[in-house]
Amino acid sequence: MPAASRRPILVSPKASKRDAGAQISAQEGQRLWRDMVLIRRFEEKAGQLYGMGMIGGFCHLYIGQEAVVVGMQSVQAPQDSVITSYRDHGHMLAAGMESNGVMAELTGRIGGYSKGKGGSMHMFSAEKRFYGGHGIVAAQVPIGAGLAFAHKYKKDGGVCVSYFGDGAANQGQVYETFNMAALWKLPIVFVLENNRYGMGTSTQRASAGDLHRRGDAYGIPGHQVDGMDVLAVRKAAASALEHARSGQGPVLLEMQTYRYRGHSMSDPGKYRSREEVEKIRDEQDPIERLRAWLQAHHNVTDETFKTIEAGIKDEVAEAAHFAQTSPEPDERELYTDVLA
Ligand SMILES: Cc1ncc(C[n+]2csc(CCOP(=O)(O)OP(=O)(O)O)c2C)c(N)n1
Repeated sequence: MPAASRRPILVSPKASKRDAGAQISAQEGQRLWRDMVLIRRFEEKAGQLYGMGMIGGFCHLYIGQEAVVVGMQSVQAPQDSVITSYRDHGHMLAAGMESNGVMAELTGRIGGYSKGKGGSMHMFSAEKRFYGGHGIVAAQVPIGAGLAFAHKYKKDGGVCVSYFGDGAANQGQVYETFNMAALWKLPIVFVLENNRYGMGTSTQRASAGDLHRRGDAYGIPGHQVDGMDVLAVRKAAASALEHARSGQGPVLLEMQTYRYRGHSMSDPGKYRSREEVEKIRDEQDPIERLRAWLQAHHNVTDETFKTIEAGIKDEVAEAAHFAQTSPEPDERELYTDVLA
């Protein structure tokens, strides 16, 4: 399909006004805003620590995509499970994992979720039902179906939310999973985070057809969602979760979103212009859009936003401090929790 005939990648704020009208209370709206700002500030700090040489290996930031995970998580049930790729710090925080433990894992310290031995892509919390953090592109899609199978088998009423990127969407294992998930009516919501680039390759050049229709052949309903609008995400999430939870099988949600930073910290981003990034940040930023909505619909004051920001600043500063002062793991830790 010629690129020009495609639908626009990002839905304009005007076009999504209808979804943004989804009513929520001022309190709930402030919580969503807080959760998005926490992810943004946490990731900015992680980027700084990486620049200072405190974090080794890779570091994939989620900045710009916050509305997707915050909107999804805001309507999930406690028994639901989550699984995602390497771009995972936002998913952990949204799932309720502690900033201190996530940051300390990034710096390789004993206070981290994997005692500093795993880093960014090897952190789990069975308690919060967060199952990683996978470095192999699309691996989390079949594993997510396994989690969904377990929900069904145990009849615990849970749904698995499995996130993957537009690049991952072109892998064969995704479609083997779609087939089984649809056949067995597994309780799973596939969340395709279309952030417009798979490393340095634009989705337009790498993916044929509309991504939200990739489940059509399996009878999996697919919807395109303005992933820069947390209220639109929340609304789509609620109905997708309800569909999956009620035994009707999987749903595919294509979230149209955007990452502001490079693929990882080592990406100079030469495949796109600075103007493109600035335009989307100026016109579509999920944090600013929700701020404007809360001001317009609930008269939330600047003072309130400032107070929320101050609390987050303290939390992130504390996490950074903890991540730098928590000791490195003892050498004996090399032999604990090793499964292979
Ligand atoms: C099986 C496999 N192939 C290739 C890679 C290298 N790789 C890491 S991330 C990535 C791009 C994935 O892009 P996308 O799924 O759109 O996710 P995003 O980074 O945009 O969140 C590639 C090719 C890998 N980690 N695993």
